[in-house]
Amino acid sequence: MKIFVATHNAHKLREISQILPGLEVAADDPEGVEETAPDFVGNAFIKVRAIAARHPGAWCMADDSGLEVDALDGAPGVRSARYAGEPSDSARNNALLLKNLEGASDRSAHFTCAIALIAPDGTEHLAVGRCFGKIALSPSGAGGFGYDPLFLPEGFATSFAELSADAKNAISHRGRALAEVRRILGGRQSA
Ligand code: ITT
Repeated sequence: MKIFVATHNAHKLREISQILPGLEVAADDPEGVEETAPDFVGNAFIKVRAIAARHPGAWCMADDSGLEVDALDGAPGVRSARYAGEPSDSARNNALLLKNLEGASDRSAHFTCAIALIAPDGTEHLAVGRCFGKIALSPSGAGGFGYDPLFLPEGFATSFAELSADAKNAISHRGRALAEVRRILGGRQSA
């Protein structure tokens, strides 16, 4: 089965393909679409609706995700990709996050991944996954993307960027949301 993913982020696309190996995953960049919703769910639906008309009769999905840090009142949140400004730059985002957390005793944080789906019959579906942990004092590891070098998932002394792709996907916000997507697709493949 083929599914179109509204993204320009190659890292996300690779993780989605790894987590849903039985699917043919094709990217369709929702270029120019403004992510104006105040939350991940709203932005995921903005992105998937932007591409669905181009793929009649096919499944479409969008992933809107980000990191929320308790001591920063939930920032970077929906601004995760562009926390340090445009254009999106992970090294600058991570440096700004560390600066804004200087001296903070509470470094707890979580990732959220909202996946909006549109089925071939036009019905809309939602899957949300979270992963809790804390922000390290300095970056480590070369895997993953985005804030992975700074995120220590609960129960691990290593960052997401130090885990193998399989180990990250087994516990990540995206892995959890896509487990629900698998259930939705499994029940509706004939739609
Ligand atoms: P698309 O909208 O084109 O899919 P994007 O990167 O702009 O790509 P988002 O608006 O959803 O996507 O922003 C997600 C940002 O949150 C992403 O750029 C990272 O900075 C961060 N992020 C999300 N998931 C992550 C993960 O698994 N590991 C590290 N950082 C992540």
